[in-house]
Amino acid sequence: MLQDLTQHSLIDLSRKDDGSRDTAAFAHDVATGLSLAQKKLPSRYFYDAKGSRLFQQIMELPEYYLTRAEFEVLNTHRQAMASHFAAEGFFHLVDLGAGDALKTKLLLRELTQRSKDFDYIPIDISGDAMVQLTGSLQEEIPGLQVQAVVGEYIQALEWLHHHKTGPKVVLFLGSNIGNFEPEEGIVFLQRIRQCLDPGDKLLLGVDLRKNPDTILKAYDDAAGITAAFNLNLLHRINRELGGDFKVDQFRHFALYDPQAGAMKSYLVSEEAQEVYLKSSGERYKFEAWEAIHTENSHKFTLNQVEEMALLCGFKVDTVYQDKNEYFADIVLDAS
Ligand code: AVJ
Repeated sequence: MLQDLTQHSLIDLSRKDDGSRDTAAFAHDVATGLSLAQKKLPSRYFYDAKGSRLFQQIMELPEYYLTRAEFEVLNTHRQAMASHFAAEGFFHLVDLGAGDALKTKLLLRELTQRSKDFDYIPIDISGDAMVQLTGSLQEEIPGLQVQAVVGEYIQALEWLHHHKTGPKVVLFLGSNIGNFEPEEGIVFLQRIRQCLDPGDKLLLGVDLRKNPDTILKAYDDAAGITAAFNLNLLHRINRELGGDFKVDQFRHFALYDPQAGAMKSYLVSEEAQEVYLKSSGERYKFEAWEAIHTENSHKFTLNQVEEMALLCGFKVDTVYQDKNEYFADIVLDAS
């Protein structure tokens, strides 16, 4: 048991020194977003404990092809990937937005079976997810060195830059890159690149362009789980910021723009109403059918990814895909 303690540790960058959660940024972002002529809320606030559970359910939906497609990519190509990553000596395997790490575990098992010398650094904004993950890894892959980090991506990258030297392989899976606007995505990949040395690698998971019907259904499922996931953001605001959103007067609405490759999600107010926020002391007016934009999930072409990589100091090494070519996991070399 003592030995396990040294193999698994968790640091929480999302808590302040006194142990309290930093809700100031959340309060600020919500107040700003609701004051805009075109209201918006950042999608990164979906993932409280309830939101993380709902996202787990989304990943099991028949319509949400992304997780199954990427699982197939990693499962089919895990041997090639493992040889690729562990060519020489010790390295840090950094997993940005690890969540339940269901897909990463395929790689972790492959690397462990080959007795590769590495430690695993899962990073996620959900503290609950990281506690659960370290627990499950302890059981499923005993002996694996795990250093979990709870925090926002940028926060975590800065921590990484200062605390971990040596060769790195960074995983950014699940098409999480798709939540950024294209320009923001480039800035973000450049930040990752700043934490790396030439020869380090980034495995980038991207959802590819495909039949718009298939994409739209993945974000507007028949069981209404994605709707509940989107609406949970309003429940979270009520709970954490003292809001009085009447959540049942809002509905989930999703649309896909096939030219931009942009899946867009909204919460639409079904009635004219006012919402009060204790955290800002302000009231926010909604007209009937006014919408709050809550998320974009971009879909990519392989050419787009290659171009993006070059702008950020990477070059495409290998493209791995599933049989349907729905999804790609791309090995990028830091140049
Ligand atoms: C976790 C950002 C990859 O955009 O597909 C799922 C989140 N939103 N259903 C995505 C999400 C609605 C998901 N990512």
